[in-house]
Amino acid sequence: MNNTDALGELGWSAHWQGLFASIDMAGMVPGRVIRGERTNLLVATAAGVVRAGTATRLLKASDDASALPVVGDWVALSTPAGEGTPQVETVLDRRNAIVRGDAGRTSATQALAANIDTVFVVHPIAGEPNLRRLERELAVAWSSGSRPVLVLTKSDLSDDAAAAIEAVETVAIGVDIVPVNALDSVSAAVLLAHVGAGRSAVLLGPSGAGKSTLINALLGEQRQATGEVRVNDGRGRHTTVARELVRIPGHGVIIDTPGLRAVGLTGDEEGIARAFPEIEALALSCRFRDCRHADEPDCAVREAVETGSIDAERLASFHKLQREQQVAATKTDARARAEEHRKGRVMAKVVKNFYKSTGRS
Ligand SMILES: Nc1nc2c(ncn2[C@@H]2O[C@H](COP(=O)(O)OP(=O)(O)O)[C@@H](O)[C@H]2O)c(=O)[nH]1
Ligand SMILES: [Mg+2]
Ligand SMILES: [Zn+2]
Repeated sequence: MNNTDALGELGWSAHWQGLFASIDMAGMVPGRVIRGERTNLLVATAAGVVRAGTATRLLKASDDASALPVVGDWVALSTPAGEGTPQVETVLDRRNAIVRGDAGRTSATQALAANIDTVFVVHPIAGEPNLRRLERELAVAWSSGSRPVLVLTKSDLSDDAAAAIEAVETVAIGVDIVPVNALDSVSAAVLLAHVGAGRSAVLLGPSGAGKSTLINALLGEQRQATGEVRVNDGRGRHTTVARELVRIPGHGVIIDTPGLRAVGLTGDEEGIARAFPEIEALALSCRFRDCRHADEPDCAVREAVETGSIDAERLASFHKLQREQQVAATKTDARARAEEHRKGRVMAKVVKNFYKSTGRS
């Protein structure tokens, strides 16, 4: 296998080649982050997988943690001669990223995975589907700019798979829904249609849903640790502790993730609009163009809830996610202002020092 093939299997293309070529730094090699963060990365290069750090300059420059290298990023790596550890010097401009907003108090957003074509939203079909969590994850997937596919695992354990699919259809509008038995490689292979050669997918969903089991089935080997869901509290054990990019021979790459308990939304409106297309469509018939579907007169969305064509809980969920998105957007703005302010202060100091040194004031 030549070097280009090795990168090609990870999704390297003319697009990345172009970006990499535009970086004018001698001695750099391209690579893709397959695991880790900050000073402790694993990067796949044409010459193999190497441990790498992140250049101090990059660590310091990023006011925004979401700008640091994450799994899926294409990077330019400096490779020091001798004992030194390779360093990520530049993160090539992302095509997109799954960004997790912080549901808590801080405004920080965190990129979970970068340069993704397909987001597999993975949920077990066996129990009652958690529609509200699904809606949230679909909104996060859409807002990343990649296409979600809903994977319903444990179809072998479900008494009534058809009913479960029907239930999720009401919240996964315009999304492919694939029921699978993740333990069965033939069943799991339907995912491969969405991860052709050169493409990248990420698995998102609660712990214990079968994400790592799916990867093992696709590889035909027990590569990823998997585990039973704890019986006492029904929670997964987080058998998968780190996000990791796995190459599926003959196909693309899939990023395994630990189950995230809370995926917060970012300030992006688009994701919610795409996750609730029927509400967006009806909104065109509301009397007011900026109708919030709250207490405005002649609201087509509320009428639809009254006649039962839209579930009241679905509208409530829409409102909840929208509020969260707006809070996130406000926080992002506030952070941007604070950053401007900080830069302003630094500039003021620089100017003051300059005048001091020239003896003027
Ligand atoms: N019967 C059955 N068990 C499954 C299926 N998918 C996952 N499991 C089991 O569910 C448990 C959790 O799976 P795991 O892959 O670790 O979930 P993850 O946290 O999403 O990575 C493991 O014991 C798997 O064997 C499935 O489709 N059918
Ligand atoms: Mg796992
Ligand atoms: Zn309305």
